[in-house]
Amino acid sequence: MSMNITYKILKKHCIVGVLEANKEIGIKIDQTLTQDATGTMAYLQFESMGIPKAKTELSVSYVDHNTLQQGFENADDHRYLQTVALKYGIKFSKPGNGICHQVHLERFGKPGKTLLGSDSHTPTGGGMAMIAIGAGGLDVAVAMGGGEFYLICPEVVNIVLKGRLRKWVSAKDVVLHILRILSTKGNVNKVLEYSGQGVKTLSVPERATITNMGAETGVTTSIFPSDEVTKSFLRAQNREDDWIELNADPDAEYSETITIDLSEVVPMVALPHSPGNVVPVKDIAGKNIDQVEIGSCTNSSLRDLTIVGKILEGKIVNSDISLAIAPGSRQVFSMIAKNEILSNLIDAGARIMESACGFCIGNGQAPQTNAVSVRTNNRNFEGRSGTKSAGIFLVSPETAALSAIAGKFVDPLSKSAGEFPEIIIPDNFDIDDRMIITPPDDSSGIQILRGPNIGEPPINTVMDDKLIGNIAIKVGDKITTDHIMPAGPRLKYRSNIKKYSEFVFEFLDPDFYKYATNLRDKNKAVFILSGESYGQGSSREHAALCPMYLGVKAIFAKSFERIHSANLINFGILPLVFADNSLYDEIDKNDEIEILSIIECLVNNKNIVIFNKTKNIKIEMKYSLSDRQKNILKAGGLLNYIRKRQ
Ligand code: MIC
Ligand code: SF4
Repeated sequence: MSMNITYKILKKHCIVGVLEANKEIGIKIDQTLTQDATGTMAYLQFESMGIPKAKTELSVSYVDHNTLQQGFENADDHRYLQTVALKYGIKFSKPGNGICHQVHLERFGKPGKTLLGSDSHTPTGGGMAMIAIGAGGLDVAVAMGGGEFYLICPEVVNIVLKGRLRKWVSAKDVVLHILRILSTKGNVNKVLEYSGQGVKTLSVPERATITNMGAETGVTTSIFPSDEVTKSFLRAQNREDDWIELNADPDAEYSETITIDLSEVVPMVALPHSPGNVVPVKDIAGKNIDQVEIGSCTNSSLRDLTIVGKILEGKIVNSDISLAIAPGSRQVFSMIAKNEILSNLIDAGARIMESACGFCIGNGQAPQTNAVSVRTNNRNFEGRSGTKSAGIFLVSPETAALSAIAGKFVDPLSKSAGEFPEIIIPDNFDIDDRMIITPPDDSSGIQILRGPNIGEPPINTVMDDKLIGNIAIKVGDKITTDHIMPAGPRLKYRSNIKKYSEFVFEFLDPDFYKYATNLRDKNKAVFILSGESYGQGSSREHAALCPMYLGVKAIFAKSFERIHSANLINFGILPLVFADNSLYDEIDKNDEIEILSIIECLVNNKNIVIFNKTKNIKIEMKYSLSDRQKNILKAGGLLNYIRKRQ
């Protein structure tokens, strides 16, 4: 039977279930990655499983999110992460070595393999023909222990690329163009698979920009073929042996086809506050700007920084602009330091940042009040930058660099952009893996170091058959995990759930914490009410774990995002969806809600009826749960479920 690339890889890895779109399957995971902000919990959970060594082909622990080290907490976390990794046979990429997705692509990604990462931008690996999926830390911990990863067998959308990009238009514009078509909702359980002649014109880092930001559409992952371009990237990384060819069969089937003529793509910008708010840059050309930030896992490759360095050569950043640049990896940083690119950037007045997530996660570089901040990363959610009143505009490195010089938005296709600087990417990259620590064969002498900020992950209780409680917050559509569990300065509490929980919904409702703990202390359930697409964005399981800690038992929403919904189930919180969305209007904050016979409904696959006692109305809620997920919920979460089975 002829197959697409996605199903070829899934078929090789499917251990539970059959490959039929929209059915649950369990797949073997070859590689895992974690980053520090989600990693501490993932390793604490892994430790609690009592498995002596990671069972994957390769697992890597990166430190890239939380590198500011204001206070002892981050440094303690880094120490814990290093010692726990080496104890359990996991490679450790030190802080300063770069952003997990960029480094993984350079040094470890392999076509045809599966990669599970505790970060939603893990699909970056799809640029190298991997099935690379973002998940909560607990799912990654289970995969490290040799357990399968469960997902809904996806529908595969074929994105056919024709032609070639014009000068000044780059991969970021392609993915923004796709976001304009697909938007940020309604794409769950799909894979975007690229094909067509245009694929050959894109390098692996350019493909990775596209698969990286594909995450913003909400799909499970995105994937490119593995071809001669992939081979030459691996050769440049001195890893040609890792190459295999991987293409879809000529008459492979897809659920849908979208054709994009690359030569017609124009420079694009995502306006505040959603990556799906995309318009051509031309529409806002001339608008004044205050800040430009270049970097992140979307746009920090050697290609991206080289083009920026060439555009800035001999120029100076506009006097009213702050320009900061963060290389994606130590390899990129070192290579631009050895040619004229880094000095071009410095001479142009750029502020050079560490190879880390930095500004992208709101770790520094918060813009001024009401700022217009132009950035090359992938998310522009309100407040994520650290300044609630600022608007973040997502663009390509080309648009960012030209705009930094001008002090206003410049459309790279306009005359003012000038001559396009041709760039040459070397055939061989500088290889130096000494910042990646390899675990010893005998780790018996390694002591795991834990600072005082590192607490045990809390565990839920078994599911109650009856719940009575109140609506603690009513929110609208597209609530992101940044709304639920802010990062930035709060990141240092990622390994301290008790403390981090104080900040749940901090910016939407500063009283949420008090309201929820008050209910919890009276043994009442805490409920959350939401519109469409609840839990967009990151994989941070803290957006489920901390609400669970505060007594949240169920969320009533019009729809949920994939990773967040899986995280809710993993921590024993019921994700319930309105059978009739208009009834969302019949519930308000403070309403008292009673739910009866939950277990019976789950067992018999019946809708769950919630009774709004305040409004005296019964509302039917649906759910889409496999038997495995129902059992996890009944057990009070995945850790309880695993322990029960052991
Ligand atoms: C993000 O880009 O939102 C993050 C920070 O990388 C998150 C992970 C986290 O919250 O730790 C993600 O994308 O999953
Ligand atoms: Fe880091 Fe930003 Fe990428 Fe998340 S999106 S991994 S915070 S660079």
